[in-house]
Amino acid sequence: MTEAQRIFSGIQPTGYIHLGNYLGAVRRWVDQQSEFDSFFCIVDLHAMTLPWDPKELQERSVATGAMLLACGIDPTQATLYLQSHVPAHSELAWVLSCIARMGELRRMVQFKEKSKGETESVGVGLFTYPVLQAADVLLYRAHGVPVGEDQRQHVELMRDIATRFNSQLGEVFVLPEAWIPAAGARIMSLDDPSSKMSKSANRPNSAILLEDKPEVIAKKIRSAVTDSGREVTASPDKPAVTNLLTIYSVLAGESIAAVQERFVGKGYGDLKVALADVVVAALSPLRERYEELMADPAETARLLAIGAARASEVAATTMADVRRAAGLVPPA
Ligand code: ATP
Ligand code: LTN
Repeated sequence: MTEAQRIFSGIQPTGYIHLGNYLGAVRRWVDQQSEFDSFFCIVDLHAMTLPWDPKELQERSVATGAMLLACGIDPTQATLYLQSHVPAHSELAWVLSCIARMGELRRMVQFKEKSKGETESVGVGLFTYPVLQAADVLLYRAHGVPVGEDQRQHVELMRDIATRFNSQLGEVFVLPEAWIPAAGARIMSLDDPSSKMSKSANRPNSAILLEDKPEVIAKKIRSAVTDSGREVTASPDKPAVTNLLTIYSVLAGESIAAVQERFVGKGYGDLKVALADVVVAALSPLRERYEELMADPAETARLLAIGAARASEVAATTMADVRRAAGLVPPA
């Protein structure tokens, strides 16, 4: 039997996991964990690239672990851990920062968006963020990187960095591929369909959180912006309705055409009521499991430590090859 291919993905503990994270990434991790040798990392070091509150970071790191477990990540199948527990991530990030180029980092859309033009005063870590991300994946020689559409450019960059390292210093790294879902790869904010649903938007009605109670979900969907016209159809001139139809379609497991068919002769209000039911049905079991897990955060911490031990072993093998290729003298 051939060994299972390896996959790696990460999520920042910058806030609360939302429906975009779930549909674009986490839901697929759960499906993929039995087929692939899976590494899922809570990237706490990445969460320090914009100003942060230490107490919140600590709380959100464990809570993110609990939510991933509640979503169905199974620690007996997948390796789930905190990035800062495996120091090799930071070590490899340094080596790769000597391979990556200023010009290629300057082209990163996420850097442009998150620095909001203040490129002189933001932290250096925001600029080198994609180098740490490259280290995350390359450290495990992962083939697949299941992510949402916003991460395509970062995965392209890690391929370029790996290719350069391999050709300059020797074949050490596997070239990873972005695995982006056909549907749900880019869920938009409910209050602004031109911006992606995001943890750091800090607008209460923009994102549905996985831990939202049914009445909160219904209220957020009721207050979602819609488009002009009345027909419930997906089209480029109806970005808000298209977004709601996409969420419905992915969660209900029906094509957009089939969902549209349900709303012929009905209006946006009908779509919102039905969508709230679909979202509540999908998220309620997650919220309930999450609440149970949050009653015992020490158990989540224990599971994360097991993941870190396994990740450290794999990382150590790659780092030995990296050091050798780079000409760093092994300790005598
Ligand atoms: P932040 O707002 O702090 O940047 P985020 O909401 O973008 O956070 P991340 O932790 O950076 O979330 O991303 C985790 C995963 O969720 C990534 O694979 C990312 O591509 C995916 N993702 C994030 N937002 C969306 C979205 N709106 N639609 C689909 N996938 C998304
Ligand atoms: N940058 C990603 C989070 C992330 C990640 C990774 C995703 C950090 N390291 C490695 C995939 C693989 C984000 O902002 N969504």
